[in-house]
Amino acid sequence: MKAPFAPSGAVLYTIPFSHYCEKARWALEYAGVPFEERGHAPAINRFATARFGGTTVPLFVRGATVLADSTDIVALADREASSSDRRLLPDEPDALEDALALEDRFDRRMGVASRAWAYTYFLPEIDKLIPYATQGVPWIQAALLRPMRGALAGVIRRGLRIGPSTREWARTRIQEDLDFVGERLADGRPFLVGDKLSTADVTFAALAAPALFPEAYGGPLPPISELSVAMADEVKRFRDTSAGAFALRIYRQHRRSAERR
Ligand SMILES: N[C@@H](CCC(=O)N[C@@H](CS)C(=O)NCC(=O)O)C(=O)O
Repeated sequence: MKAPFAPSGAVLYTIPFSHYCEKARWALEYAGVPFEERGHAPAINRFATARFGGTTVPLFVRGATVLADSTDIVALADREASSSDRRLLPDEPDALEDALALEDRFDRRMGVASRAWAYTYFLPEIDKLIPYATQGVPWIQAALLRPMRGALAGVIRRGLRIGPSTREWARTRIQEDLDFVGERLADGRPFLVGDKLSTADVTFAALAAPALFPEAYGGPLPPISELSVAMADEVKRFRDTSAGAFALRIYRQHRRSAERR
């Protein structure tokens, strides 16, 4: 894709609380690739991404380089990592294939399910989400969004096809991926692939975040204390699984520390 109105440096367009954006942001920060984050409010993001021929965020733009998918942004971060220990793609071909297959699985399953599950709780109480959905976005977008929050909830509900059976479906999907990761970790391995952090770990931890609420999340997320009792109970159950505990450990040990946010 060509960038018609490219900004001067590298820019990561985001919806700051989005977990796919968190995956890309984490990879770029971990690799030490310089970029400026430009956050947009949900729905309004399309005005920014359309300029570059994209739709969803994260969208990375640097000169003629336009990357419209988090997996491509992880690959760029890997190519440009400041040192080899900051690379997220394994060198060894079998390990690379394994890590990419896991990344793809979590992109298609956990990322979609955790977002849908969280929205089933947040959409009926959209007021609770607005302070977080508007953090890190231009003030004018925040000002526009507040009075339109009911319409925004409708747009998200229709866009993600959230209906009466969504929570049950999403919970099952999340649990399946937690079980899948738990089985893989059952032999005591410290990472999903090989002996160092890879895109499989980062993608799993970031895309499970809407179900786990890790403290070191790189974007705005409400603390568990602000969730409804029913939602918080479910989060605690997800956190108590071996895969949930693993994602929280990956966050604690490999994401920037909470004080730097
Ligand atoms: N496969 C994409 C998924 C990105 C995605 O679903 N982004 C959502 C935010 S979580 C988005 O942009 N939603 C707003 C929209 O579709 O306009 C990736 O990995 O980058």
